[in-house]
Amino acid sequence: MVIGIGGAGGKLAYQLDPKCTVVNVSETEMKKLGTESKILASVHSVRGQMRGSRKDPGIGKDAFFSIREELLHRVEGELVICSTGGGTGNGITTGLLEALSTRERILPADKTSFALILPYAKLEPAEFIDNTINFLQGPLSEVIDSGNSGNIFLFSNRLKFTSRMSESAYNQAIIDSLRDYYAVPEKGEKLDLLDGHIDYEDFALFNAKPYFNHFTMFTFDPAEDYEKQLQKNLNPYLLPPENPIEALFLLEIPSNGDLTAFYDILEFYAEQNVTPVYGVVENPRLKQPRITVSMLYSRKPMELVEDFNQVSQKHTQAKVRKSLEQHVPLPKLEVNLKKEAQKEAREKGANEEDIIKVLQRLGKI
Ligand SMILES: Nc1nc2c(ncn2[C@@H]2O[C@H](COP(=O)(O)OP(=O)(O)OP(=O)(O)O)[C@@H](O)[C@H]2O)c(=O)[nH]1
Ligand SMILES: [Mg+2]
Repeated sequence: MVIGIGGAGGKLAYQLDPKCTVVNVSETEMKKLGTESKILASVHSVRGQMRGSRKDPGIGKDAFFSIREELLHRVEGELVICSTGGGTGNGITTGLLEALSTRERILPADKTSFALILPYAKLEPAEFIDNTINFLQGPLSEVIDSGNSGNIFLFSNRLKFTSRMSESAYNQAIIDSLRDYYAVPEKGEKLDLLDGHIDYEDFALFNAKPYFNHFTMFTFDPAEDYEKQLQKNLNPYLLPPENPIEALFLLEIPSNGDLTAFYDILEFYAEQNVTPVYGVVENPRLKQPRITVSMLYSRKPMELVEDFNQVSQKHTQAKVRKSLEQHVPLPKLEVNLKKEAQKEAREKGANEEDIIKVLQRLGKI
């Protein structure tokens, strides 16, 4: 089940699944959606209840406490969608992430995934940008740190503005791409399996990892270099990925097609020390092979802000400078550093343990 928080979150969740739950401080905004399951969060000021959080995440966060237990229960094992620009989606989700961050270890089956809609820095109001930066640096970093979130999908409104798409067409494109991704285990189970295996459990386990998820689907030419094709076909609605920590792919092959190209894909990831979860299936409806691939990666809050803020503006630059000064590395990245150090040591024939000890002494890991 999907939970949509705030204006954008509600609309997208409803488009993805009409049986979703929507959460808002504004009854008027929720009434526009046909969903039956609605959670109204209360705001202290009567005007807030009528007009939403007016881009103030403080109001949204306050309202979170009126629905805390219900929401925490509802999001277990589910996908939450919200924008990070406004006050309601950002504020309520901030409260939620902070609550998740302080919990005891959450079991994989109960982890919540988050699809976040980031504003386009060049053309959206400064408040949306500031709210987003605070969100990425604060509650989002903390929850990743705690290991208590599932995958995080970083959608961006960039293409909506640069391609001048209507909001509904853009939302549809986001939803279609999410559907392609979530169809992976169903295809893995329903289509004839040729190699590997991805079932619902494997997929759920992958989605329960506290990393950013970049997924994409494209027609794959086995005669061409996989990496080139991947770079050309990254998901334009998501922020581009970093080097993957984990990967998953489903290769669909037309009837009697050559399936051996998956060895090239495995090798590509093996070079990056990643062993993907994968499946190769036969899809008689296809004329050419098609791949759905997902890569999990980790980002420092600072880099995230930069990714999202590819367009520099004065106020954002000032914020970025401030964030640099306050930058705290995430433990998840430290784990990578350890892996990197071990790899380096192995390649150079040095003693892994010694290098790790030195790094520990230096406070790097
Ligand atoms: N892609 C997409 N972005 C949207 C949509 N509606 C709003 N946004 C974006 O979401 C951000 C604003 O957040 P909203 O979700 O409208 O705000 P909210 O969470 O309801 O909070 P308040 O309205 O301030 O109470 C901006 O970056 C908008 O461009 C939508 O339907 N689709
Ligand atoms: Mg709103």
